[in-house]
Amino acid sequence: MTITEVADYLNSHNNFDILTHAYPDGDTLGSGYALCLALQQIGKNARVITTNIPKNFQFLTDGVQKQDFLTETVVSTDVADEKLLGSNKEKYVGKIDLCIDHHMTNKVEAELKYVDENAAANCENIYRLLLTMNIKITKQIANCLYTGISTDTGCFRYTNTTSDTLRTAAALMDIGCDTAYINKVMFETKSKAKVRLERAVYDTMLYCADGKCAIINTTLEMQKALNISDDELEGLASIPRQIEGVLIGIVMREKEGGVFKVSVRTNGNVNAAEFCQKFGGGGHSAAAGCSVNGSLDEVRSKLISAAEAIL
Ligand SMILES: [Mn+2]
Repeated sequence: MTITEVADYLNSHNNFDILTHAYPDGDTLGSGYALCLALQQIGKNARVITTNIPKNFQFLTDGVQKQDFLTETVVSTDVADEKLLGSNKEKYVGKIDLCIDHHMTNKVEAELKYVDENAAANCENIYRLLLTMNIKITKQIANCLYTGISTDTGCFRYTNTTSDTLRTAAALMDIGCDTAYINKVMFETKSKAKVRLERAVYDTMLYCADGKCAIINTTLEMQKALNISDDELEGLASIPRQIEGVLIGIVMREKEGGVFKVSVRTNGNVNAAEFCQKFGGGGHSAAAGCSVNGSLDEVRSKLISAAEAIL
């Protein structure tokens, strides 16, 4: 469907539940709250359905009215797969009316889908949508959109960044969004716990495929010993990819129930989404993820074999 059709659909519906993915990041929350603020601006009822919002993203909820209504329309933002809805999965699986996303591996079964994989962040799609709907982009909406765009592009450093990305960010800056604050909070601030964690994680570094693949991991035991919350496990993904000569950087994070959440970041022509699809996951060409069951050694061996097979 076209962006105009998405705009028409939203204009002619009401009482929106806007879904975000579990372990929410800046793009899913920025997309969700920007859309919610826009719908409320034109007199609709809307709310964002989330799992726990990390403390540093709390400012995205500013200015959103709490509204009571019976859900009529369910829209997902930046959700690549219904299984990523976390604790909201049972309630919403199979009930999504409209999916707005930018993951090329999108598997959401929705009646209507708008997936533009050329957008570095789903917030770029939302920005174009709001312009199409003639929404006034307020400072608060601009903050939401800028947060999504800057976080999904690693502050405009990743290869997904396009000239359109930069033009959109520039337009949001012209509106007066708090770029300095957002950049500081998102990219230049680490909790002391995070620094403790990074120190431990560097010790787990393991190379394979002649140094072209690097793997780090966290375990529940490590997390407990260092007193690290789940929020603070985010943002480790870029560490192995930054190492000279590494084409595949892998981060394994142990979760309850014998499962590892795996983040994959790639350099050059190695496709991270294709790598993760082998394990039932997905994502983008340079950044993707999957979940793999097993012990640390088992999961790591499987990932190493898969990496060695393509390098
Ligand atoms: Mn995204």
